[in-house]
Amino acid sequence: MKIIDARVVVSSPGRNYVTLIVETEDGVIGVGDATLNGRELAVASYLRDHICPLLIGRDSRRITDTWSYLYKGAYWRRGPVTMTAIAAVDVALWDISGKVAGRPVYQLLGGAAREGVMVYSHASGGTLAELSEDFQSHLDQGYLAIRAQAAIPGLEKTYGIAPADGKVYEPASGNMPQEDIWETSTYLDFAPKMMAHLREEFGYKVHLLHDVHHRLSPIEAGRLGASLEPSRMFWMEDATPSEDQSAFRLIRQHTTTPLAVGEVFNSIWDCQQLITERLIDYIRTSVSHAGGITHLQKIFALADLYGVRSGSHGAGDLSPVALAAALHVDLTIPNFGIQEYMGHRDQAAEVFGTAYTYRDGYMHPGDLPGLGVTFDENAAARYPYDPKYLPVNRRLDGSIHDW
Ligand code: GCO
Ligand code: MG
Repeated sequence: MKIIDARVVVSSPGRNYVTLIVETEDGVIGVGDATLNGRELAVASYLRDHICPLLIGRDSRRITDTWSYLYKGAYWRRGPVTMTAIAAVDVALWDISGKVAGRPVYQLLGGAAREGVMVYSHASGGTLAELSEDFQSHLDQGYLAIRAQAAIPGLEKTYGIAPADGKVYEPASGNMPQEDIWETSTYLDFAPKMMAHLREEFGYKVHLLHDVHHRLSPIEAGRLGASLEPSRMFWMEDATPSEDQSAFRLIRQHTTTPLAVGEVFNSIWDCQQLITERLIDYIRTSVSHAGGITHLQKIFALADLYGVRSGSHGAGDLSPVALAAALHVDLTIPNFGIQEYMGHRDQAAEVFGTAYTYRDGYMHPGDLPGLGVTFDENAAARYPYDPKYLPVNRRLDGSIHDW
């Protein structure tokens, strides 16, 4: 099962995706997601210039060896660019192995440990009334868990709010990031009111989640967590900048609101302390940004030892390939918690064919051999790369605020 070709396609069907295609001598094709939002071309180059040539002639079945070759064998390790590139290779090889075996990837990972994967969707609004309307529409679609975000009164823009067409939110096109103003005190007053409003209107049966997008200091996060306690959140996500693992000790001292973090993590080393000291409840590492299926399994296995559950990132900038791979992993691990499901813009369906399904709050990866995802290179060619950047945040005094 020699690899004879590995190529990278950068396309923008609704948003930018970097897709790795690996082909074997027997004509089996595997796909991997290498998308790093706002830094897409760096991963494309890492793959094209440094990794694809190394794959030619390797045995596609030797997944762990290839992973180690690319990670341990390289002097410069870790980091989002490297780990996203390795992830794409790893996922493509799992896809190939599944196709060769004639079985869905989840069967190679130990088989289903549950019937379906509980997902959470995104509800948002420019006002609390709009948020309620959107929340109701997600309840109507059967979601059992919903992330809620609303525009912060007094701020011109709030990240994470769907545009008026009701589609998933995306950064604006252009060669420069948009600049937003961030003001913490208004947010800290508003967020608990937003959640209380939803509980009053919709009760406590639905799981309620909220994303802070790394905007607070540890003590502010402690205060927010405490003030959200009456709303009995499923989780408070990314309360503080995630690289400071010990910050979570301080947050923990002040609140019993469950904590989730990790969508920007790239390896087990990024979350080792958070997990082993039980400073979080959900680890949000993803297949595509944390080294692929092979490495994500290790992270989740470590988390399982410490009672930490999974809650993988699944925003629209993770391609359908990444979502499919996540669902295969989610179905198999003992400590699965929840999976984010934001969905993709309509054009993505012209390029990516998927086998996964959604019903009554749960998803399933489907039973096609491999990941169950096809990639149409001709369709992708109709959607050329469209530079986009996530916004930069400044405080009222003009200084840069954290993401
Ligand atoms: C989420 C995320 C997204 C990210 C985006 C960055 O929880 O879904 O926070 O909104 O900001 O995926 O690339
Ligand atoms: Mg998030």
